Amino acid sequence: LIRKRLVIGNWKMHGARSTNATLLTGLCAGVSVVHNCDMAVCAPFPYLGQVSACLHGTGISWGSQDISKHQQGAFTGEVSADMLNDFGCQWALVGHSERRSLHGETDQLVADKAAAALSAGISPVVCVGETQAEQEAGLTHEVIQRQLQPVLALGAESLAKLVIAYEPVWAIGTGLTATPQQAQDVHAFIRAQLSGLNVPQVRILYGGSVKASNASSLFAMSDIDGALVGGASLVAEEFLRIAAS
Ligand code: G2H
Repeated sequence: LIRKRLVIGNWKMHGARSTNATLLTGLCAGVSVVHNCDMAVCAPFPYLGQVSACLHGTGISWGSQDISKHQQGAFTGEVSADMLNDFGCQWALVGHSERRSLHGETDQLVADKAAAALSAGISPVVCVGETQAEQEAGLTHEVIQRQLQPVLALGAESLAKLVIAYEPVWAIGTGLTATPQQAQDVHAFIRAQLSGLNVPQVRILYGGSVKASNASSLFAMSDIDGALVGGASLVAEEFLRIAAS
């Protein structure tokens, strides 16, 4: 297999030191059931230290949910790639639909953030996906192509180190999941966008209401290399069952 499976938990803005401790202890205790699958957790910034300490030596890696496009300077509230790298951060989500829609992140900004992450040795997880209105209007491919365009412009060497997550916005936190075939069709389309660049190792994750009960059928698809999991990553047994699928 050229692409090892990858399952990433996106805690979003959830957690507290006490509940995190329970969740992380559960992950550490159960990780031995997971084989041939990389696992990671993306937690809110204040908890990354806790996550890093608890997961040390378990093989589960961790990342941030956002990253600044700037290296350093007068950017109040932002966190740079070098700062994250300083703590051993391996992943950074960029362009999650909640950041695109609630914080006005543009396709170019998302690509700039991916470039900033790469410059510090952090692998960006670039999220793309269409809204319900776009899907109904038959614009899925067009939207994905537009979102990917500045990311593809980073070039093959950069692309080789990043991960793409396809998250149809209409399936996020709604309980609606794309059918495995619907997801596979878009993943194949994304794979085709990469085809001229000779980066067969790029993993394309599916996200949007992934749970233990639907993970296996999604992972059975040839271009689905894992999942970006929100709600279901907040319960250790559920998240482990997804990774074990
Ligand atoms: C999509 C996903 C994780 P959920 O946002 O990024 O969340 O699994 O809760 O739909």
